[in-house]
Amino acid sequence: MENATIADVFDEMAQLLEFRGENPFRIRAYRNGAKAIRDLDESVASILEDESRDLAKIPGIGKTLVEKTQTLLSEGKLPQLEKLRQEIPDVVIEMSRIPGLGAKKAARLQQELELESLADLRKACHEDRVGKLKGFGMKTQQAILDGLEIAEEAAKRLRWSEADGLVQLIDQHMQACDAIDQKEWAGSYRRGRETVGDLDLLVVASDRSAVMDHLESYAGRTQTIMRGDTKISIRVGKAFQVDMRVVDAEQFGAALQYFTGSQAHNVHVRKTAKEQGFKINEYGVFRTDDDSRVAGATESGVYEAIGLPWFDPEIREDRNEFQWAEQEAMPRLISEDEIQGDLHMHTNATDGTGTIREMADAAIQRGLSYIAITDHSKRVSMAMGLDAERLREQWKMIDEIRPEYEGRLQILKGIECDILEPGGMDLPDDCLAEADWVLASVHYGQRQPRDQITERILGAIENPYVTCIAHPTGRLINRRPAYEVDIDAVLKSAAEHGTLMELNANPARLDLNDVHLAAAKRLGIPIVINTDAHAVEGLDVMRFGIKQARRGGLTKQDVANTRTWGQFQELLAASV
Ligand code: DGT
Ligand code: CA
Ligand code: CA
Ligand code: ZN
Repeated sequence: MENATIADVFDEMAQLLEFRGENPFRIRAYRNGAKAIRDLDESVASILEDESRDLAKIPGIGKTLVEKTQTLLSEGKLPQLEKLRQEIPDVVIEMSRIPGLGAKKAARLQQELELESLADLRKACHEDRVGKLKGFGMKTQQAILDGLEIAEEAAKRLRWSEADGLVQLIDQHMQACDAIDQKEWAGSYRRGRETVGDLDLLVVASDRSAVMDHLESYAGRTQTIMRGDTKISIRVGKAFQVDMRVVDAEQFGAALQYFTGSQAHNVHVRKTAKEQGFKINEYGVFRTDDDSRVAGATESGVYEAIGLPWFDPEIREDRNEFQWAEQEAMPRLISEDEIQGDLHMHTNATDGTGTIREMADAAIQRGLSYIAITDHSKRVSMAMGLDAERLREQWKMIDEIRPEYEGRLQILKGIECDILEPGGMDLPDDCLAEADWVLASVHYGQRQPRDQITERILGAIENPYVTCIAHPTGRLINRRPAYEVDIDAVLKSAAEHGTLMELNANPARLDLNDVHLAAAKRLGIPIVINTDAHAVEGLDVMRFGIKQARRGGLTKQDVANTRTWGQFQELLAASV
């Protein structure tokens, strides 16, 4: 069982216990356990199997949770959770999140109208069955309908790239406001999380109400949710929220630190401050004995005052960052300008729109010195995937084009070869052997059982001609979960066979994820950050991959395509 699955079970336990109004300590224990397990970069199952290890020693996981984990692993489910699920149907939980409907009302509605889904609730409202119920009324019914729409939209966190698009627009709008002295985006956006729940903007301004007025005049604003002296929340589009706080210059660093989070990171920071005799909050750092202020204007000053280094926002998740600080081993995280190659892109030979030359020219414009052309193989019939014959034709063309790019760009003869449903590669070995670069990926049979998918990928890793596994878990953020795969086994085998792993920079993929990247790094597996461009503009998504790589703690050394072409060739020679 995956760590993420175990963590989900504990989170659900916490949620259901909370719903029933159970002991907060018990609820928190489950939440903390879920976070600890989700953040763990090795498999809980293998720690439990290892007699020299003690899972209970891992912070956040106590004896009780170890027992629950054992039950979960041996039985595949948790009896307590099954019982809670029966008592509280999913739909009641979903309904209780609708603005204006609490747990009690939701439970009553569900029972009296025998609702099984939110769609049932909507239907009941449209048929006036809710309004006619005692204690509800037509007004409440309308409020529930409105709330339903908002709840559905709000349930969608924006992908980071979508949030980033919004940030650019709001930044552009705010630039015209003269009252702003300092401005910074905080929250999960600044940390580069895969999805963003809401945006948190901090400003220092010479005129508070002027800057709030200015935000309210943003064309995309649909509603002002609340406006106070120092904080304003607006709605943008149907349900996305933007919070802005206006703070004093002497508090800016403290507010930035506080509102960047994560909450878990901040809990640790507060504890450290306390141990040093300080109190820290969004207004500054203060001595505990006489309340005098020692820092607050700058974020680095805030950390420095309590004996901590500044942390890149991407690693502020209370995973490894405090240990790195203590050991003075803070990684210098990778940056986009260190990328020298891009080893996954499609052309108009399959489902891309650009020609080889167009992709090559665009790569040069973006400062790259090597690329691989990796069109689909024939199994991807929808994209007119290449068979061996067409692939060899494409390679002939690359041979012809190469001299034009001599000294400017290396063009590798590559392929994104499908791993077939029954296992095995979509193209014969003699063909793959002629390639400079072979990506292997799973596009079909994603619903197969875990063992089967794992075996298919292990087979590809063991194939001597496969250089790299592309988008190894297949997830699409906000659309489709990862297929079931034993990622521990995959990474272990990749390390043994010298097969590289891709971090696909497509903002909907970001695959591998941050936790997997950290695991790959620990195993010494070189990561390749690729755009998977299907058009010239597709090459611009590299920066999303860089954000994700930083969240995984990767440095230049961990990422293979930061190497010069010469060094990269050495790596390829060594990995075959
Ligand atoms: P999101 O918006 O769900 O994607 O995630 P964040 O991390 O942006 O969370 P948000 O917007 O609720 O708050 C921004 C940061 O402010 C959060 O990372 C930590 C801090 N913060 C907010 N509320 C609390 C709180 O109640 N306690 C603590 N310790 N920190 C908080
Ligand atoms: Ca936020
Ligand atoms: Ca917020
Ligand atoms: Zn591709």
